[in-house]
Amino acid sequence: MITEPSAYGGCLLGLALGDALGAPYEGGVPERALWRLLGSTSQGLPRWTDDTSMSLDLAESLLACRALDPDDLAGRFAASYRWSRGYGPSTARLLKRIRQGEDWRLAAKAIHPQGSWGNGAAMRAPVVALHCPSDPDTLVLISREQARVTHAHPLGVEGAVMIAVATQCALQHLPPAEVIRTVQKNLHEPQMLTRVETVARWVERGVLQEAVTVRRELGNGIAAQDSCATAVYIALSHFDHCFEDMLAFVRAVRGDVDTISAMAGAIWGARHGVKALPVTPIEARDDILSIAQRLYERAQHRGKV
Ligand code: R7I
Ligand code: MG
Ligand code: MG
Repeated sequence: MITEPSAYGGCLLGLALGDALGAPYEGGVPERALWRLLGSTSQGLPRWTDDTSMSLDLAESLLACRALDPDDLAGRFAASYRWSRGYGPSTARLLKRIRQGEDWRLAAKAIHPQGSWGNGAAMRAPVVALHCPSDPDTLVLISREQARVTHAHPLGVEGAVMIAVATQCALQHLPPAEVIRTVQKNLHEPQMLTRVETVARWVERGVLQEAVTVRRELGNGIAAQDSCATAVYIALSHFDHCFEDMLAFVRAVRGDVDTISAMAGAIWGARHGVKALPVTPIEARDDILSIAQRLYERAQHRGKV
């Protein structure tokens, strides 16, 4: 299977569109009120949040280092940190400590001894699939390594593996049932596997579930175990629908709408390519497409696409 350059733009822009268009609906009343103040650029374009910011950091780090360098990645995350991007509370504390010169390994342990189980490492994991679109073993290794910088908890790490594997399968145009089987083979944590088994059953049945059922059975929270399987299900069950319908479904599921939309958007965009995405202008749309193009050229140079 030859991966087209359009799939790269589709994946990274799908992530950013999901994030920017989902952000106004994230969380409860206070979060939405705050985002009404922060959610536009000075040109009036929808702004994206930590999901896209960390994804672009990971992409730039992989391009600059030609491999995963956790120290370089931690430095980029810390340098890009802005409170106005809506980072998760533990990640915000961690990045401020790294910026003050603390080693990321020690700072992360001081905040949560086992590391965070938030979905922050999963939301940027589609970039790992763009780095290694055809090599499943390296994909899993790099997904884990990049996750450990901010989300060392086994659930935070497995969320990243889940989203990276699903994205790689989407780049390869695998059908939904095969995507979910491949995801299952790469997971070990019972909490993740239970939810992915539900997704597998629903995908096999082929009937789109109600949003309220998805929320109840798969979750809609900021923990990796409450959002990654949700995003994978929503992407796979919308392969035959348009992008906008998929985002409307995420809004109906509620909760961590920016991140579930970003992860589902990246998987959907990897499968359908950039031309299938809405032309809605968002913050730095052209820069995002140019980073996707550079990732494609690098993978092509390494003979990976
Ligand atoms: O995972 P993270 O970077 O981002 C999560 C969400 C995304 O939706 C973003 O868009 C943003 O909106 O936030 O955030 P973290 O701060 O790493 O984790 C989120 C929360 O999970 C933490 O603030 C904790 O409340 C909780 N949490 C834990 N609680 C106890 N013990 C994560 N790990 C632990 C833990 O080990
Ligand atoms: Mg966010
Ligand atoms: Mg979020």
